[in-house]
Amino acid sequence: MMVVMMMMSMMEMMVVVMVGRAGDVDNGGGGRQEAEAGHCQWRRRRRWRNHGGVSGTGCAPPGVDPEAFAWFQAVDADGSGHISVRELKQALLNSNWTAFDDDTCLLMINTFDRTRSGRIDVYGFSALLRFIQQWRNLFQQFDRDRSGSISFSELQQAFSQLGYNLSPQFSQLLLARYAPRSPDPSIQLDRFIHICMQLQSTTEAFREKDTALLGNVRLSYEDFLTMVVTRML
Ligand SMILES: [Ca+2]
Repeated sequence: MMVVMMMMSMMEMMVVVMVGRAGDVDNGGGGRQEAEAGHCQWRRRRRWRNHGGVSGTGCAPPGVDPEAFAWFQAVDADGSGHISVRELKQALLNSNWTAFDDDTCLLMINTFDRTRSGRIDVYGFSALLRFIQQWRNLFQQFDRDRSGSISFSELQQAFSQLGYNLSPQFSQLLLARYAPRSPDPSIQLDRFIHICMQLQSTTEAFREKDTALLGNVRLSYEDFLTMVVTRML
């Protein structure tokens, strides 16, 4: 299973997500939390039924795919009409069943948050779904051995195919920064999306300065800081 929300039907997905969350609870003192998770699962199922599931089209706003709308309602745990970073994090799992990391969720919310409110509406969410799907497809392409994660050699190939000319040392640096410590470190989908988004953003910033396309720029200290700060999503 990659991103849970993408791999199966909406109904199955929500159940698996909730089971996954409950399974994360420490058995030592987790009775209450498990009960809450069970309640949450039931609550979401009820809401799902109320809206007629994926096939229900009555409530989807114009321009929003009914499936994306049904998904939106399932992920919008508090029914506020918006998806928060926390709600997004609770809905996304990597292939190793770890939750998406906070930074990636925040980065994605900020990217699709048109009102700068720290949350996204159904239109932003619909766009975010397509965005994640595209990255997931790429991730699966680059994960050549189907291990569910991107190794050093796979990352090098991924960068090359994405048009980046980066040294092995740079890939090693990213693995050291983003992969869990291991003799053979590799990157899950959440970190892969994070790396690619930041790389894209900082590369654009660099190219704005590198007008002659020399691969080198001269920057003042404050220009450098401005470049970094404005690109930190
Ligand atoms: Ca792999």
